[in-house]
Amino acid sequence: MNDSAPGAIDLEGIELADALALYRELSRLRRFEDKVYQLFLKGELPGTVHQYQGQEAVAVGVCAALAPGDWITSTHRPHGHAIAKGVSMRAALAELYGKATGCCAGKGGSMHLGDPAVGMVPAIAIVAGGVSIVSGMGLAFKLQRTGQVAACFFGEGATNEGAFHEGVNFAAVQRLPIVYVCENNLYGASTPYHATTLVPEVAERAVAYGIPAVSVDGMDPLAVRAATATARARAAAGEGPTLIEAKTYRFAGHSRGDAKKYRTREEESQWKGLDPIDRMATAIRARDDQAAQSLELIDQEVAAEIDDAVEFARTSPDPEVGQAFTDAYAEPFGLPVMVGSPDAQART
Ligand SMILES: Cc1ncc(C[n+]2csc(CCOP(=O)(O)OP(=O)(O)O)c2C)c(N)n1
Repeated sequence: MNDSAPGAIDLEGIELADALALYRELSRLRRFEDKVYQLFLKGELPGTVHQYQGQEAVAVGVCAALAPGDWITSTHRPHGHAIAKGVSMRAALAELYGKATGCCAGKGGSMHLGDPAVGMVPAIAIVAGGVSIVSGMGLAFKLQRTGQVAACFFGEGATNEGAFHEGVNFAAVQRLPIVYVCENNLYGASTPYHATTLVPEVAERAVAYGIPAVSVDGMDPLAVRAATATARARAAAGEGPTLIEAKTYRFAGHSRGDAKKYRTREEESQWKGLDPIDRMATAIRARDDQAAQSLELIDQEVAAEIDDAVEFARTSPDPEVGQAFTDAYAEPFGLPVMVGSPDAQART
């Protein structure tokens, strides 16, 4: 953390209802993840999970500035993005359980969470994979003149991948309607960002592609939302992409079994002092002394939503074995058929 560490969240000019709505979203993401952690430890969820606690202000701020028809791409850490973009907790949790009622019919699991119905491509767990995919999405929006914008989430680790450089350069020169959102949480797994590059700030990288960039407090949903609104307006006006660097921190380990030896407890507690949910609640209480009740009610409603999602996921059916190849392959259109697919088997 540097000297310009941010202080209180400023609600100047923000309606109370708006602030409460943001608080609700932050709380939904946090409590969902906390529940996922418990369920994972109980052995109820297959596979692994990469958790989002601490970074909620980024997904919430970005998605609050997007239009309903806009799209997002996500990463191996997609739970918060999915919920903020509108995947229901029921569909998200059922997916983590591998159930037929999940948003990918139980075939994606944690690292491929998403739903085209809400404008989210099922998440791409290859680091910087989304940066390639979003170029095609942006190009389609531009050529079809749909007015839609795509926001692409990725970690700072992705900015050292070749796909990042190719993707951003292509989008820049084509002036594609894309908002790049780098969630700089300081570490790619156990490796500190500064050990991987001589460029101190992710935002500085935008110079190489001739696009604007802004570095924001990623622990403040209002700061993230404002930066996204500006970038979205620019993209929708045909002026091309913007890079937003949201400085944030993941409170959890990278994934399961992370002893977090690469960072200090002091650093963790400094960042926990910037917890976006606590900061938002503090700002709301300072604004309106009756607000404590509203916050409590929101917390209760969110807890009930999660209980309902757990019950739904646990009691949902497993996918039918016969569905294994459904949705797995595109129609061939004369292209080579994937080895092992029903089409390939039918032809042998
Ligand atoms: C191309 C590629 N290389 C390595 C991995 C293994 N891997 C998964 S997540 C991760 C760290 C990614 O760090 P960052 O992009 O900063 O995202 P964060 O985990 O901090 O959200 C790595 C190396 C991968 N999924 N894809």
